[in-house]
Amino acid sequence: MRAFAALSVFGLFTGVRCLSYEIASTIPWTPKAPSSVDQSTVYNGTYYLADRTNSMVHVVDLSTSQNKPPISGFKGQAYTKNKTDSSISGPDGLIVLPNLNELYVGDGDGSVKVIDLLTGHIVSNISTGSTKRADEFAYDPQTQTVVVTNPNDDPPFVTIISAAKREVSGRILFHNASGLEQPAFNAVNGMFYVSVPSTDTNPGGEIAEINVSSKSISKVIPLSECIPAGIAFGPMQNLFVGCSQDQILDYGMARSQVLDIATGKVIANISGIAGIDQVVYNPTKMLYYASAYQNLAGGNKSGKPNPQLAVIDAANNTLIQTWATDNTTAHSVAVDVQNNLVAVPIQKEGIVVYNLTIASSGTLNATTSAKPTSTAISSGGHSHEPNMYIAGVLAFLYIFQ
Ligand SMILES: *[C@@H]1O[C@H](CO)[C@@H](O)[C@H](O)[C@H]1NC(C)=O
Ligand SMILES: *[C@@H]1O[C@H](CO)[C@@H](O)[C@H](O)[C@H]1NC(C)=O
Ligand SMILES: *[C@@H]1O[C@H](CO)[C@@H](O)[C@H](O)[C@H]1NC(C)=O
Ligand SMILES: *[C@@H]1O[C@H](CO)[C@@H](O)[C@H](O)[C@H]1NC(C)=O
Ligand SMILES: *[C@@H]1O[C@H](CO)[C@@H](O)[C@H](O)[C@H]1NC(C)=O
Ligand SMILES: *[C@@H]1O[C@H](CO)[C@@H](O)[C@H](O)[C@H]1NC(C)=O
Ligand SMILES: *[C@@H]1O[C@H](CO)[C@@H](O)[C@H](O)[C@H]1NC(C)=O
Ligand SMILES: *[C@@H]1O[C@H](CO)[C@@H](O)[C@H](O)[C@H]1NC(C)=O
Ligand SMILES: *[C@@H]1O[C@H](CO)[C@@H](O)[C@H](O)[C@H]1NC(C)=O
Ligand SMILES: *[C@@H]1O[C@H](CO)[C@@H](O)[C@H](O)[C@H]1NC(C)=O
Ligand SMILES: CC(=O)N[C@H]1CO[C@H](CO)[C@@H](O)[C@@H]1O
Repeated sequence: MRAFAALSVFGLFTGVRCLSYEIASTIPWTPKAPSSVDQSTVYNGTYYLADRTNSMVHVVDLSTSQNKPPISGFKGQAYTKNKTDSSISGPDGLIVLPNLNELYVGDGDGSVKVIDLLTGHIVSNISTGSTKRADEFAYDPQTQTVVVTNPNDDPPFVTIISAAKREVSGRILFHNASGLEQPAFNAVNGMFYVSVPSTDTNPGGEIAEINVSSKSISKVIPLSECIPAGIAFGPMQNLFVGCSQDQILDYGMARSQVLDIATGKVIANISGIAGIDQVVYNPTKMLYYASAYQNLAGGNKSGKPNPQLAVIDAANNTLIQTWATDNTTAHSVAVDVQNNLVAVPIQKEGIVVYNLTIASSGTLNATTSAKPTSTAISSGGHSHEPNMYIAGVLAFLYIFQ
């Protein structure tokens, strides 16, 4: 275990923060509007989106809203019995390794493509040994360890890759799991966690802690009635757990959760938000973004489709804003933590970039974040009404060695 120190600073902020997302730009689809995309991410102001329909990773400069040359060389959208089969399509999940300037992308043939971001070229093709997709990633920069899920194998497994050697170093099998969703790296304790939608023992899902040294599952945190998909670490060891549409279909409710991974306890329920796939965290503003693209009105399986992007304040685990998206491509969400832009692919529109505007009589900077004391939640619609609230300051400072 690595040494760490965590320091919380509470203070008073004398301003009124007005949080509001507006559409800043829409990047039209090229060469054509996709019907199947997967994950996205932003690095150094450049947006990367896995697009199966066009067999490419889109590369967009968010400062100019201009497409840069896409990365090609992926399997593309595959079909079984004339229906899109995402288990053998790619590109799928992706992650940037900032200290290596590399992008790892899962493909539909079980391979992981390594892209040198300075040239935009695929420099390695690592086989996970599966003929089905290599999917979602997490990364530990200190040990240069990548983990990637192979969710469609029987049993599903996680592949461990040494990023220094670009070689597979092992795998961890998940017996009796229905699949695997997002893995995440916990920088506080140096462990990886995997979102497991459902197992025989925990039908509502679990978060599995894995030990990449012993190549085993070291701890299981059962979830109640969630069937999770995307997860993301926020402040301290808080983990946002996005529950899927199966929660609504199987349990007749919609609520996602925030866990304290140190204790395994649920510290907050985010009511009304399910049908989530990708989740991301913005440490600059202490906000989670959840792509609730398969949300259904009223958490009712007969409810109308209510696809939303949900913004949750990580300072007090409160839903602060939602806006309407779609139930096709909007399961992907990425945040530019330097410029506070959020990008969501909308099939009928393009890659829609939302801008966080803050009207404030005080000052906010990168180490501060408002703690709301009142809120107005806009439910759906394209209104993007501002949520006004008096702000306090909650700053978390982590020192890693
Ligand atoms: C986002 O909003 C800020 C503040 O209103 C503005 O300065 C900035 O130019 C906007 N960015 C984009 C990409 O529209
Ligand atoms: C597959 O789908 C296409 C387009 O929807 C249709 O034209 C074709 O007949 C279908 N083929 C089969 C075997 O169902
Ligand atoms: C990203 O930014 C860092 C810091 O400025 C720089 O060292 C790195 O080369 C950049 N990488 C890419 C792919 O732009
Ligand atoms: C990448 O590896 C896969 C095996 O995982 C193989 O099927 C595929 O042909 C390779 N692609 C390239 C471009 O080498
Ligand atoms: C992980 O496994 C290694 C090797 O078996 C062991 O030394 C270490 O204590 C384990 N870590 C945790 C947190 O269980
Ligand atoms: C979350 O909701 C569950 C019921 O679904 C309840 O048992 C639990 O106490 C709630 N936890 C918190 C922290 O509100
Ligand atoms: C769910 O929706 C259906 C159809 O609108 C309605 O009949 C039913 O009462 C709803 N169930 C609940 C628990 O609200
Ligand atoms: C997606 O939303 C559209 C528009 O509301 C609806 O017609 C369609 O049935 C939905 N598809 C799924 C798979 O829920
Ligand atoms: C941001 O806040 C920190 C902590 O209060 C302070 O040290 C720093 O100078 C501030 N930076 C700016 C640009 O205001
Ligand atoms: C979080 O902030 C909201 C909005 O200001 C407020 O209504 C709520 O009481 C706060 N909740 C907690 C647990 O601090
Ligand atoms: C209930 C059930 O299916 N249990 C299985 C879990 O996985 C182990 C290992 O593959 C099987 O032996 C069990 O039968």
